[in-house]
Amino acid sequence: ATLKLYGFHISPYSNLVEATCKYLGVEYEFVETHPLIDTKKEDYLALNPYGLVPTITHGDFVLYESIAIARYVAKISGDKEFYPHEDFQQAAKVDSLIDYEVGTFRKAGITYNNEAFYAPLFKGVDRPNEERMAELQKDLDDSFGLIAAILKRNGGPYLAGDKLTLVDFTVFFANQHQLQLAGAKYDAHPEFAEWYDRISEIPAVAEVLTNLKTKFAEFTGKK
Ligand SMILES: N[C@@H](CCC(=O)N[C@@H](CS)C(=O)NCC(=O)O)C(=O)O
Repeated sequence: ATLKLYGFHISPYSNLVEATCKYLGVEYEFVETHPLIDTKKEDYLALNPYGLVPTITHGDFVLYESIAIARYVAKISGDKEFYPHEDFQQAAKVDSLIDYEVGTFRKAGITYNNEAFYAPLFKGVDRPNEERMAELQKDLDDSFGLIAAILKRNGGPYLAGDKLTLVDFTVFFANQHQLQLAGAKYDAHPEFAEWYDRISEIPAVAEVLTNLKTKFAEFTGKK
């Protein structure tokens, strides 16, 4: 069966799944699903009780939560490096970084986006004053410092070491709204900036980012 991806081109979680499919050559049918409208309908809630995008179906199999989906996609793709699931210890190393990313690193970006991007865009709230913007950027910079430290410790050029893995994608896409759309800066830590540029040049990632910007321009144009 073909994988069906219920997603939204402006969702970073949806983008993670799309980029993973593209990178690993897994074909999918994209079902455009508006996160605030379509996900609250009964038929969608039957698939995903959280009412969020993304969700996939693969035959009768249904799965939500973007990182779990990306792992599943890697497993069905035949890939053994991007998510090295056949090597328990290697996979556990990647998972350890992913857990750190989700639990610790992501927070600054979420706060930045809520205050400086989503509230002005969706709620008509003013952008924070200069002082608050500087604080938000500083917290973001500190979070990039955590990633820079991992790159130094593991020797780079990727987060888990010499090979690109799923954690490079999860960290990258967790930063996508603030860096790609909201104008946050990422030059405070050169190791982070070099890594970020390296990931953004991967063709599968570049394709998803181009699409994101086009859709975002359409979306803001419509409003
Ligand atoms: N932890 C979830 C997060 C998914 C998520 O928050 N999706 C947003 C779109 S970016 C959504 O569907 N929001 C709808 C809502 O909040 O009602 C994942 O990784 O898949």
